Amino acid sequence: MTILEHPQDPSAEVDTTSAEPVVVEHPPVWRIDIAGVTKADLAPVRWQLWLAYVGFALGAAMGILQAVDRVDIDLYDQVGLASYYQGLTLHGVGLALIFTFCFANAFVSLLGMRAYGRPLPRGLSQAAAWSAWVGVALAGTAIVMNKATVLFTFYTPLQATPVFYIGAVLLVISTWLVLAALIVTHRRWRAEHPLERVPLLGYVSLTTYLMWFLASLGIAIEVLGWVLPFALGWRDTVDPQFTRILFWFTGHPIVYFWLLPIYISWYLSLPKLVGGKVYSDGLVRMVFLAFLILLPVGVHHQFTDPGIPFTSKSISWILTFFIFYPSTVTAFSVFASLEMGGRARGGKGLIGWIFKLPWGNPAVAGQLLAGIGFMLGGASGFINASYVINNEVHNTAFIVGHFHLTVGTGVALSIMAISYWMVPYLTGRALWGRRVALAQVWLWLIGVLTFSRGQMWGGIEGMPRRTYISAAPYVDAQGSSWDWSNALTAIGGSLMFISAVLFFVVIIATLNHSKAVTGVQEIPVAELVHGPKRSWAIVDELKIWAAVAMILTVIVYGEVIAHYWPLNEVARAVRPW
Ligand code: HAS
Ligand code: CU
Repeated sequence: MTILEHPQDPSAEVDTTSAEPVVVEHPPVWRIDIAGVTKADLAPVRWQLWLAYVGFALGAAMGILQAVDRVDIDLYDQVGLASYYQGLTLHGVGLALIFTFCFANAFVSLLGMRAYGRPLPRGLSQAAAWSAWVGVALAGTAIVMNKATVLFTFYTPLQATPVFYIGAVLLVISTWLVLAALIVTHRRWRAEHPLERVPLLGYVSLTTYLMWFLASLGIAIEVLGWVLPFALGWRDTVDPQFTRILFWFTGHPIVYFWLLPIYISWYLSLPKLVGGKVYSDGLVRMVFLAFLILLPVGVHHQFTDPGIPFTSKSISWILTFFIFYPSTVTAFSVFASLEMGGRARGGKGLIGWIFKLPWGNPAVAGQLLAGIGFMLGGASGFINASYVINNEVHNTAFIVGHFHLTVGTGVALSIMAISYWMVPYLTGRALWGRRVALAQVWLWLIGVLTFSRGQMWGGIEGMPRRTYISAAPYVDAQGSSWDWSNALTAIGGSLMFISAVLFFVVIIATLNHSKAVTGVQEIPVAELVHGPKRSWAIVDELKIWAAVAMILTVIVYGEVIAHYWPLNEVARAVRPW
């Protein structure tokens, strides 16, 4: 008699009635590695992820229109858009707000469950998913109806229908609900483990969302105090510069809300995928804490704006250089983890280990390539942040090059790569088309490098951003540098679009045509070389650090607003498109 072992399925039954016992095999069962988490607990995570993909699809579809417009292929009318700017609003909102926010909600919720070894409160997670979906439906409809052509920055006095802002508010509320779910889960865990250090994965998840919550207060005050009443007709005029100050208070740290979920992956998950370890628990905590504390640097988006004195700009400029520090540390630390993995796999020499990394795994290759793109994006951040050089690049296409390397690669390409393990994990379907996925991630990097080269070149030659370049009357006078810039932008953007299509092919085929996965699915989380004992317990006191962040904010922005006051509410609504 052989009893078949079925480790994945402990419910396999042994038939004891017949003389010769027969093992009745059940089909292998897909399970996940977090005790007590059911399919119903994963549903809100999945819905957030699907919504992220909706944002990505919308954004990518508009991206290709913008790219080919650079070589005078104008398709806006054919697809029914009222203007270039309607497409640009869909592009920005779809990618910068929907794709990133909903991915963060999905990914960090999942990591929160893994960190604390239990489900998040289901009601809060469901409310977050509903809030995001309803918000996106409202804001998306407003843009599609051409009632909200205000770009993702919605600068006043540009005005959209109130429905757009209400949709955006709901999307932000969904992120607050995820924070509430994390805090409740954290408290429950804390009650059971009063003396332990906060699990590292829980710590980074909480700091990411706490940082974002404090950051989002600026946009909340802007929208509820000024922008929405203005759209509702309760205010006739606004002060555009003041709403910009509030917007950029949020608008800078928003980029770290996009980035930090990816840093969590690079620090704690990618090393596991390559067979390395996380170098230091304390260092990871310190990095996330720095992002929490150094909130108030948004004025570096307003170096050329009037009404903000040089002192305020200088303070922001110096603090911006402080905030390079956690990212630079991250680069070294993640490299160390990768090197451990590469050497453990037999890699030798100064760079030989890089080639030994598991480049054949698209979840790895995608994140490595995203990191390479991000190094260039981060370096261009130094240029933007330098007060004097900013004059050269502000409001030019150079900035577009910068953020396609940061959010468009470091973040977006990592999201795609993470999806290659996360979708199988969440759905029980094996990844379809590993080679297609590999081609996809490489194509994205090649595309974005070409695109950003084009945009940065154009920017240095004075090409404005947020501009319908092919229709600009001055374009012919600019000579061949603009032609080259536009050609590279069009080629790079087209490659990115093909890559995005391949991504959706892989995901849709994974959901519909792939095999079921078997056994326990694990979230890749790496081990530590140096555990939490070496770091100070006070770094876990997030209330103190949130208070420090708020005090710094009051000092820095108090100084800005004290100079700016009183408001000049003189601008009436503008709806040009
Ligand atoms: Fe920025 C404008 C300064 C980072 C996004 N930024 C923007 C805008 C966006 C954006 C969207 O000071 C335009 C907004 C608008 O519409 O007007 N940015 C910075 C600085 C940083 C920075 C100092 N930005 C980001 C990130 C973004 C982002 C991150 C999105 C996610 N940015 C500015 C300034 C402006 C600006 C000005 C205003 C410009 C103007 O005039 O309008 C820093 O945080 C960057 C630090 C990053 C690094 C890189 C570290 C490298 C790492 C890679 C590790 C490698 C790995 C791979 C893992 C120092 C961590 C290894 C691979 C192997 C094969 C081994
Ligand atoms: Cu910024």
